[in-house]
Amino acid sequence: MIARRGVLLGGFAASAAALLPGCEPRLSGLLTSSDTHPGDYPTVKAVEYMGRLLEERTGGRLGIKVYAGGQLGSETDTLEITSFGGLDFNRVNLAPLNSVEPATIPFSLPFVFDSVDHMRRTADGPIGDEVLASLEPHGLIGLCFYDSGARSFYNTRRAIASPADMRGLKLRVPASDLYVAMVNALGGNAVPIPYGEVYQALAQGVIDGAENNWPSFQSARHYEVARHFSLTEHLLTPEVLVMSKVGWDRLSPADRELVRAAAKESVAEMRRLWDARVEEAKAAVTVSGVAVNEVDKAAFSELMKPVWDEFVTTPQKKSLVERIVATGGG
Ligand code: GTR
Repeated sequence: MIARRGVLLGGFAASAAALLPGCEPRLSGLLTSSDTHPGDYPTVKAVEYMGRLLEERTGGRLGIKVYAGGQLGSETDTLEITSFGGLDFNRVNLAPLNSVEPATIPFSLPFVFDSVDHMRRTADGPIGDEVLASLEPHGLIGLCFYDSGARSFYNTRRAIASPADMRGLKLRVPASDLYVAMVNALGGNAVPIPYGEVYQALAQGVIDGAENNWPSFQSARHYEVARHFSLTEHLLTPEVLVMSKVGWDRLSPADRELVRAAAKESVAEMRRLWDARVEEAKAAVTVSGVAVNEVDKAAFSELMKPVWDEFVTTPQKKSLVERIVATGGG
């Protein structure tokens, strides 16, 4: 049994480390990780799998305890805690990083990937490595990308078949200006609220709908209230697993290699669990009577051009987008 380290909610660990560079003891024991999803979700299982690899490979000196179900707060909040060293790992969507690091924008552009294969190829290769490395100046070490399937719109009111059907709908988005611009350009009214508050907002009619993948739609029980799921599949953005740089700096070079390798190996396990989970979620939601409809994807994609122009502004972002698009079509 590995000793459990407490979760330090605040920046005190970081300040102590800053005052005493090199004086912090090596990181050991049960390292902490956060996830907004419940304990049986593929992202949580994948990080636990990574923890088991670390336990085996260090004779129990290192392991990971995942705080699931958003119990430590929203992704925006836990990312800040992670960057200060109050949490060792965090598995998040790229959306809350969009305002932190511009290099996360290209992966988050609507319709930038033409298939899950395209996303996997890009995330697993040099472009993915470049995006992971871009997080370091923000106190985060990018370790690997996980799948997130395709995000589609769902709502309590009507089927969305073309952008005209979105007019006037209040649609929840994660905390990202890019998502806000996307929904507004499609004719909806974007409402950024944390993931953990979406179910209640839907149930109380504060919002009409949201957008997400099949497993989230099911596991967060949004489908119980939002009975129209429209297959816009506008985003195939991967999710990311990060480590706190404060914690990373306290690992020996050999342990850093172990952490990187275990994270990379957890990707295949995540995808195995993910593919099965997508099918299960789709089946459960459909059996419950949710109306699922196809959409005119080209009409949605067409309206995204100004959004790309607004957000792809620097040479670095332009270059990333060009390279992502060039790896597509296969
Ligand atoms: C899910 C994603 C979460 C969270 C959520 C959201 O698909 O796995 O990390 O970002 O979407 O919409 O906030």
